[in-house]
Amino acid sequence: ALPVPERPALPLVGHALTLPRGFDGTAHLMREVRDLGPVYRVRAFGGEVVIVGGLNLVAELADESRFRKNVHADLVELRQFAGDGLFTAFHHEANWRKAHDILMPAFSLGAMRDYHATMLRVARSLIGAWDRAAAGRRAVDVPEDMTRLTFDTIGLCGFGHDFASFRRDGQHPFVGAMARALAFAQARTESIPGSDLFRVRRSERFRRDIALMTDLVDEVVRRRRASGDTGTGDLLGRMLHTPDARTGRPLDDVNIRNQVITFLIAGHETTSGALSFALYHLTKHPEVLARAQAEVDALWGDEETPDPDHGDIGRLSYIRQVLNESLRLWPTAPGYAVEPLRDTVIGGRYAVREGETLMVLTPALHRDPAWGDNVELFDPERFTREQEEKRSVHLFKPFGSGERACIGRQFALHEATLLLGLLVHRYRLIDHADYRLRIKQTLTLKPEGFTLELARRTTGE
Ligand code: MNH
Repeated sequence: ALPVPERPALPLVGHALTLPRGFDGTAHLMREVRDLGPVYRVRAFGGEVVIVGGLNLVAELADESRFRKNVHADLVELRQFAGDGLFTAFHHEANWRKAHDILMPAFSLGAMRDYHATMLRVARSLIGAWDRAAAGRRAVDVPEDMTRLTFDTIGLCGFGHDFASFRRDGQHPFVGAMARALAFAQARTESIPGSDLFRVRRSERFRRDIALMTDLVDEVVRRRRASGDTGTGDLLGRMLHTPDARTGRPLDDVNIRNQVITFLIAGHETTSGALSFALYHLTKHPEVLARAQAEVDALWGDEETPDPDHGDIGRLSYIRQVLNESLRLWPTAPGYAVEPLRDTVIGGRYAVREGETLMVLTPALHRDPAWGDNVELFDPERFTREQEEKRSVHLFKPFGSGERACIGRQFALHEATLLLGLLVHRYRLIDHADYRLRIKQTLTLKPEGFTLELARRTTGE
């Protein structure tokens, strides 16, 4: 077997000098997939990662008898506040299986029925804010408002807690603390080991941000306990009161705290970005927007305040295609990593070691030549049922793969389809600033500085 290809690397810094930070780093890696081929090794800051960006290798890495999730350096940093929560748990940690089994039923397609009314209520808070902006001819900041929506939705659906983000000028303090903590954790993995000793102030801030998040979560849990409510109708109730089939015990308190923090973060960042990119593409593709509007008009006519029911979400198939195509071009969680269970050979020729990080770079996979000639083109037709049946399931992995794939997928898709449907039904999207896409990457991707003006389609403006 051959070693995995790589560019010449310098001692100590490896490829770090050519690897920009943030989204530019991801863009750089995407170009390397084109130039070096679908598998290559990157060394930086004392660590190394094998980048994988092609269909055949991704299909091979999906074999769970040979590979499992890898908790790579970035995720290890997040364990400082997400601990053994589902997303950052090592696959062999007993709490991963336990929490997965307890929580899975809360994320089935059928479970979405229970969240629908709450999701609709939060969508209507956003619409209230957007109606006022439309009437005042004020632009809205799309990623900011999508974050308000997704954060309030997970707070209410998951934990019965109202963050009331649409009644605040800025974001809820948890969102700021989380964003800073993610950035800090990221910066640590992108620096020479040990150098963070000199950033005492920022470490102090990091500690305070973590305390803000944990205190808030502990308070939500304390209040639920004090209420005497032993229902299992939401995530928190399930975690507190469902015994695990194997051990007969519910999750322990520390793990519950880690799960709540995990869900508050994982449950809103990525969906917010996905909604923002979808609105960006709808704004830039009037013919797609028109079709999306035709779909919702056929369902809801020109009702002033449509009252979509749970079953309507499955009928919005074109809106779902728009979301999928947005997630193809910019999967908002731009990768996931696996590790070999033992030393092995991938692609029939490259030697990889037990436990090393093999990072699937999803935006590169989603541009594999198997997608056709024009991979940069936004085209929801790629996601008709017919097209989907024709292609390998391994070509589209916005939610990761296998047992450790996203548990919140149905939740995200229900929430996002509902909101996009309501928005295109109600508004014309006005690209008042002739927005040029600029992507910001923290842990996830978002279109930065994307603002829209709105006008009501029927009544009002
Ligand atoms: Mn989500 C894991 C993407 C929405 C909760 N999510 C993952 C992974 C990807 C992902 C990719 C796999 C990561 C890895 O292998 O290291 N998630 C998304 C995207 C969206 C999304 C693109 C929205 C769009 N996720 C959500 C929502 C929730 C959620 C909404 C919660 C309500 N996600 C999780 C959790 C995990 C996860 C929890 C970890 C699951 C596990 O490992 O057991």
